[in-house]
Amino acid sequence: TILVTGALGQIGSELTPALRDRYDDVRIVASDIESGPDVSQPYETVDVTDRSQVEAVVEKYDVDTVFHLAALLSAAGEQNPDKAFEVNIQGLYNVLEVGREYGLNRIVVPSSIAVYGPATRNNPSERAIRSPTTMYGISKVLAENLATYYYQTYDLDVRGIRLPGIVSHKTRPDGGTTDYAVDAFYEAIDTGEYTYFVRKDTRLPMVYMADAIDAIITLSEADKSDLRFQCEYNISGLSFTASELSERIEERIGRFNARYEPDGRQSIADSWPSTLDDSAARSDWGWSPEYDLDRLVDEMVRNLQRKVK
Ligand code: VAH
Repeated sequence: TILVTGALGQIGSELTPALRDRYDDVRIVASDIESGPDVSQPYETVDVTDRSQVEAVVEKYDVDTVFHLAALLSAAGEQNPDKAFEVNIQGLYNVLEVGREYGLNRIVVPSSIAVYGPATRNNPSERAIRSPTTMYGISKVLAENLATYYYQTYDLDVRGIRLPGIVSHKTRPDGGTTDYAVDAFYEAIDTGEYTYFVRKDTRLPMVYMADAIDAIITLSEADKSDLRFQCEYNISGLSFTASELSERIEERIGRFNARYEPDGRQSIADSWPSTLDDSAARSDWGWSPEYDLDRLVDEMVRNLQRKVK
């Protein structure tokens, strides 16, 4: 049985159905801190900061694999560092400890480009300096180090990807620094205008959700002997500036009035590299994105025009 924590979040809400489609003979238990949607599929309310709740769900369903997505994102974490520590660090530690105690097969935990900071130049590889400037980024450096430690010390198979900003249309991200790349589409289609919270020249690595889901599942299935890292693989589908995004959206939907009013999130965006070296993921487990900016814009506009009407 596979357990997904944070299953109602931006990634979890798409990874859970993707896992159910792929493994029709495996039970997938979705969980999150809120009480679940009334769906026919197994759902449990789990607060990962309470280890007994994690133990209870692992025992109840005889879980052997966990996709641990429960976390506060970068901007939310800076607004509430206490909660970011509790969920991102204590919550992860609980999942790793339960993984060790119950001898789980695999734990998949997303890391983030937020592990990088001002000390890192553009196009960093996995071995570039990690100098995070956010509680979120710090929690992801610890996640990466704990994953390697649990693998080396307890032979617990913990894997993960340093995800860039994710663009998706099913569940809006909450409290991320890269949320502008999603919000711009919703607002453009809904009102024809959007005020970005970053400068127009802000360039960050991004990935379309479909590529991110494929990457997470492909890495989770990869042969352990092919992997040189546990939780540190960089991937980047593409990289664009806020103004490049606005130009493509305008080309696609006609009128789009974009304004740029940087707020506190600008300093987080500025601390991250604009591009990533993801050659290790490409060579070790076949990472190969399908979505470039044109295809991403087409997909987002097409899906949101259906949704927003
Ligand atoms: C965030 N979307 O903005 C997440 C991600 C690299 C960005 O970690 O915090």
